[in-house]
Amino acid sequence: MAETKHTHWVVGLGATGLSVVRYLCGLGITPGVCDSRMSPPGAAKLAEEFPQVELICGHFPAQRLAQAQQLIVSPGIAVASEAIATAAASGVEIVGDIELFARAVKAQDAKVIGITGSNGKSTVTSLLGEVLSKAGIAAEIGGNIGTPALNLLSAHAQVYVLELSSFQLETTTSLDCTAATILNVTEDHLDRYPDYAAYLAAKRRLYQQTRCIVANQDDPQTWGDGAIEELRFSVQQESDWYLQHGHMMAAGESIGKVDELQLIGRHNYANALAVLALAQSVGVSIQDALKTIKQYPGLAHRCQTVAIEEGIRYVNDSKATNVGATVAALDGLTDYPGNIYLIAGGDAKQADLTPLAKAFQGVKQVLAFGKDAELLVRLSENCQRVEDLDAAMAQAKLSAHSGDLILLSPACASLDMYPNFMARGDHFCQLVRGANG
Ligand code: UMA
Ligand code: ADP
Repeated sequence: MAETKHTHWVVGLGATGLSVVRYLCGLGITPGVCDSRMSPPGAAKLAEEFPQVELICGHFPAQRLAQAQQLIVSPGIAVASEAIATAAASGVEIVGDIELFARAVKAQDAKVIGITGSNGKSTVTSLLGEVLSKAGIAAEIGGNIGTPALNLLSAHAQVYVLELSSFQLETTTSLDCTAATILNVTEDHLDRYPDYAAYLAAKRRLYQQTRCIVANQDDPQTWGDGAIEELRFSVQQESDWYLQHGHMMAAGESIGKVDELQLIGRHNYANALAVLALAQSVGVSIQDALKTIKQYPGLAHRCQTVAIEEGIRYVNDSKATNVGATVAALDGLTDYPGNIYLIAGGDAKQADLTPLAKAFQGVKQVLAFGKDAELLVRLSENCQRVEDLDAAMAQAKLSAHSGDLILLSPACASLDMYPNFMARGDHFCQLVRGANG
């Protein structure tokens, strides 16, 4: 039988790929689908919902891809990979799901807010979503935070809040954000980029696609080039939105105290200020926004106190999958009165780990496990290698006393030992409970 010549190919069949197939089929386009994995996670759902769609597993059919009109590439696949690059060289359009979303949303009377950065994206995205909903705005949140953007499309939405990864931004050109922010940039995903500059450049593509920039005054990499309206937030100096003596300040006036927030740590105060600025860009008043921000408990697996047992505080920061996040967690604990036992390690994704050496000085002991444990051990004399998370927890518990803190903040991805950071955090919580019967 002759091969069907598909005009559209969906490359990758995870959450994104499935959302793209659903979207295209809704438009009457039947794409081909391919995934380099032998059993991609969306395969069963695809067969059930779209039995007419051809799926190729285990490789990318390079020749067929090069004959298409458009490839919609999932964020987990590098556009530099051979089959994609060959198709691009043959004139095939390469886009991602966010680009399809951007084109679809133009037909609606809805606003889009874009959020990227190395850390804080999910916190800011989910908190902004809450702020908008509580202010009576029909807000949909998604993107890298979990729900693929195309699944959010709804005729009723007034504002879409999108968390955007550097991978998603690489294949996006047409977003028209009302406001967009790069919260901060520190090393991440260097296993996917030729160098740090390429990672930063991918993030900065967002500023070509917005009417207003919300930048971090304390991180010049996040600043715009002056071409469009720009507001800034800061936890270190005066700015449009900033911190001063424990107060959140806007236009030079105190709008509330940070100790009224449930979120803790300076990095979270920065997140709260960013949310205030973004909320104002779609018309939410400072007072309405603050009411919600004060009640927000934070997301699981991000500097979350999960138990205080026999006076020992257990904090799950499993989402700290890069150096910047762990440095932020430890910076936020510099005044902690007891000893801190840090559990870290996993896949460092080829990052430069040296900023951790200074942060480790504030820690009594670092227990390192996982693929790159040895790299952590080399950083500091108080760092010891252990077999796994169980051994790390056992050792930390032996050493800790009432008033101390045991923190899981790995500075590394979990994928060498766990399916994802949630599973790693859940394991930590189980071990906390396990020790207490
Ligand atoms: N993969 C292959 N071959 C393929 C396709 C994928 O080996 O043909 C691998 C990828 O290398 C990756 C994994 O499969 O390791 C998943 O990739 P995917 O593109 O299928 O991912 P999705 O399931 O579509 O999920 C993606 C985002 N994942 C990535 O960018 C890796 C999810 O972010 C996001 O929630 C989802 O789209 C909806 O928008 C996750 C993530 O880890 C949480 N993001 C990174 C991060 O936050 O650091 C960027
Ligand atoms: P992202 O979606 O960008 O990964 P999250 O909100 O999920 O961000 O937080 C990821 C990790 O980064 C957590 O360990 C969290 O404590 C830390 N973090 C959150 N906000 C910031 C920030 N503004 N600066 C540095 N680290 C942060």
